[in-house]
Amino acid sequence: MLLIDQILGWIQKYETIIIHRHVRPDPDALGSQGGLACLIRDNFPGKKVYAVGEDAESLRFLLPMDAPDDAAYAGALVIVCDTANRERISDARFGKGSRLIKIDHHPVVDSYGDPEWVDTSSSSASEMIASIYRTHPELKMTDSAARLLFAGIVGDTGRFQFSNVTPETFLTAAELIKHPFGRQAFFNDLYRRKLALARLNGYVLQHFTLTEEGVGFIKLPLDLIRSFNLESSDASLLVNCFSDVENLKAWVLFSEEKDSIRARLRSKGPVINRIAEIYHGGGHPLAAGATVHSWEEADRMIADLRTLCRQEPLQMNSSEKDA
Ligand SMILES: [Mn+2]
Repeated sequence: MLLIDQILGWIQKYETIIIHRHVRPDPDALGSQGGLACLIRDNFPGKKVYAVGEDAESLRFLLPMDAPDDAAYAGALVIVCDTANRERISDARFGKGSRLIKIDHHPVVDSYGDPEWVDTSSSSASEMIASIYRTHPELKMTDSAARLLFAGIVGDTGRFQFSNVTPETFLTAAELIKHPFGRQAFFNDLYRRKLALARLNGYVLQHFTLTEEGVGFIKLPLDLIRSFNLESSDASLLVNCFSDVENLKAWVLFSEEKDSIRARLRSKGPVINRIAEIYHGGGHPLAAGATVHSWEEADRMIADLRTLCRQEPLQMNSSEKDA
């Protein structure tokens, strides 16, 4: 039997279904979680459905969280969306139900569900939830469900620009926007940011350095971040704000915390996670993080990046790539 049908079978069997997702939720975490909650509520009336996890202030407009008590987990079906490993599941009670199902599009880090539906070819967990509707036309999709699933796809594809977008992604999006969920208001909500962050963005654009090797960097001391009424974690949201500057190959944003300096590294080609590993960090080849303990150590990391980028040819532009 297809995994989707198996999962629908389990949903039919349980009276209470509790849906989790990863900590520090992004639009796909909430979109897949909320989209699945809608699917169950709208098509299996009478079941108790809860979407749980910590509140994320800036995304509260997408999906308010439910707060079931521990007793709700007794005999419940728990489904976790968009989360590769147990450590990243928001709300530690996920193991308290009588069955745990995983629905995810990340490579498997940790097998914790039975069954597990993992599709790494899908742009997003939200696209996977949408495919339940697409393969089961008898399921009714409400405008709220469409809005949540669209949010998740938009978020994880960077507005349809990343390489994870497939023809299926666009077909799914085409179906979703047939629903009048208020797309303009939704985009305004999703990309709204605090004035203070826009001001700090301006500061970063004015003050970042671009070296002749194609290394970009900006150092943000804590007192400077605080002078904008922001915290170090806010500053990290700006890591990509100068990523579109020509001749840039790899870059790093340093934001000082109370006892250390957080380094967020990004790249258009040179592999930077090996440099992150030297500085107590790690990550993906083109997106990594590390921690340094002084500005001198930050300068050493910049020197390492310059050495790395000196050997790397400039990124081809897209017309050369297409040729
Ligand atoms: Mn995702």
